[in-house]
Amino acid sequence: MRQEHIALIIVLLILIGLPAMALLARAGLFSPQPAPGERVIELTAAAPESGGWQPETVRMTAGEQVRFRIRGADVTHGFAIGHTDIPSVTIEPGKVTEFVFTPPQPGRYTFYCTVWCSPNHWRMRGTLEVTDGTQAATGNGASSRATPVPPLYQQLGLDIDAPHPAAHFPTSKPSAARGAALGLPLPADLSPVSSPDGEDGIGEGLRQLSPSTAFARLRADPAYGGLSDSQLWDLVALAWRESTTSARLAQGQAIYAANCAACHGQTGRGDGPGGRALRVAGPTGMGKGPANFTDASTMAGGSAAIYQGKILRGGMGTGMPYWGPILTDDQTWAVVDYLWTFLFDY
Ligand code: HEC
Ligand SMILES: [Cu+2]
Repeated sequence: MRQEHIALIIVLLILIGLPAMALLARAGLFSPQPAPGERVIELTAAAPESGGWQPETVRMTAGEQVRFRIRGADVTHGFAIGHTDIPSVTIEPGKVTEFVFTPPQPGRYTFYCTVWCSPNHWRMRGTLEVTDGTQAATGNGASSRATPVPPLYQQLGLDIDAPHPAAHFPTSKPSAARGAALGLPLPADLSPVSSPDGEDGIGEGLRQLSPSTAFARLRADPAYGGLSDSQLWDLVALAWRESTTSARLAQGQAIYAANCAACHGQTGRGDGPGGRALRVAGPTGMGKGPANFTDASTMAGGSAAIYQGKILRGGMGTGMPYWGPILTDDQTWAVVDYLWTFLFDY
């Protein structure tokens, strides 16, 4: 009799327990216990209007193992940490997403949402402070690593908010291939600098020049005297193309698609869905829409240094977010390289 009871209870437990566990697991509520010594950090991911990341600041110690438990409060979000190559994690609505995480080296990082969740999506950012266990986190995670060099626009003293109309600009898309087909050598100052310690031999000098200035420089040079305006523009496109690599363009394209296209549009025309509200002046908009990178009359008047500065620092009272805490120096240059593809045909 007794044994039968026990057997029945076991059978019942299995019959009821297993589906219940499966249901809980599907809902993301059941998962293995944290390993000993593992710390659990609970976060809620909500659109910025509903509070954004809660809490907004997370502290951890370098070397410790942390289990993140992120509850998706409303719509789908993504969790990523700027200046690290830790892959982004998708946070599904109504679920708890768990993952184990080893903090990056001590410093202050920005964690951010990677999914377009609301018109205020880009404001969905929080702070991750990693200490070495002895002192408070100071500085930026990335800048504490490398020698803190001010960005190029600051070194050059550029006003990145000033309008930069182009004195010269092409009327149709210049082509690097047509430029190459002319078979003329580029002048040294428009050729990529291949200094031994320069990153991938990328043309540092061209970063300070606008295409408009480069055009004027070629026009004034008797060596190119016989060329038409559109041929000169093809040479400018060639100089710009030679100052980057296919790998950097691909890297820039991926960054653009993930972070910029929502406002600036897939084709760079400034017509992305996220930019629509910005165009309207008033409480929701700021009166200024996202820049149109295909508008040669302004695009050709700016330099890579100006554009990188705008990306790092963001706009002043405009809807242009700042990306300094999220994208590394290398990533910002890669996306600037990619922006030129809206002006030039590579
Ligand atoms: C929330 C919408 C939004 C997002 C997302 C956004 N931008 Fe912008 N961006 C703007 C607006 C609005 C402007 C125009 C106002 C200004 O220049 O400050 C602008 C201006 C710029 C400019 C200045 C162009 C010029 O002619 O001087 C650059 C460069 C730029 N954005 C690059 C980027 C890049 C690269 C990304 C992605 C990493 C990005 N933007 C993401 C809204 C956005
Ligand atoms: Cu988001």
